[in-house]
Amino acid sequence: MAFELPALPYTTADLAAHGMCQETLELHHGKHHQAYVTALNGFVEKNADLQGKTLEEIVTFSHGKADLAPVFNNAGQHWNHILFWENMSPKGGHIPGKLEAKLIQDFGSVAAFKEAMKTAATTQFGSGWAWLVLGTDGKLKATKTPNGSNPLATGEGRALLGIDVWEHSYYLDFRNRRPDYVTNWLDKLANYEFAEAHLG
Ligand code: MN3
Repeated sequence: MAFELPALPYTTADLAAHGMCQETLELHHGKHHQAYVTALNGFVEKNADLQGKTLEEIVTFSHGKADLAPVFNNAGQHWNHILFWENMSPKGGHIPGKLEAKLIQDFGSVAAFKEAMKTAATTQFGSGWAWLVLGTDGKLKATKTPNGSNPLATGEGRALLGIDVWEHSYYLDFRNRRPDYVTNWLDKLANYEFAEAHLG
């Protein structure tokens, strides 16, 4: 069965008041994400090794295999964007109690958590992602990956939040100011309820 573009859990206008305009979201979801899905389906159609595998299985199977790099890039980006849409909310920015306590325990403070995420996001050279990961040691950490990679592929742990730092994610709203996009994302867009629900 072919992979499909998931519907957004809000309208494309819902995040505009939070610093992500309708045009950004329409292009990002309807064009960029759709293109990854279309490309991935094309690869699956032509490669029997990929058929019958879940998206997660394709990501881990293709990771690190040079001949499957285009498969990995598109499968990774499909997986990343499914999470990214769920990671934002028109009611974003509020950190619920259980997650807040865990952030303070593992980062020292909420401010230190946000600083760690900003550092990961702004030091990712070129395209990529910054992540809040629940590590295999049970501790929260801020990490980054280039291009279409993610914590599922690297085995760093469970991704709770992923910030897309490809320019297509912020250029219409913030131009070249990636740090401002990341600050706004953490303060006004991030769905911390989702992150808390997946702490496990
Ligand atoms: Mn993107």
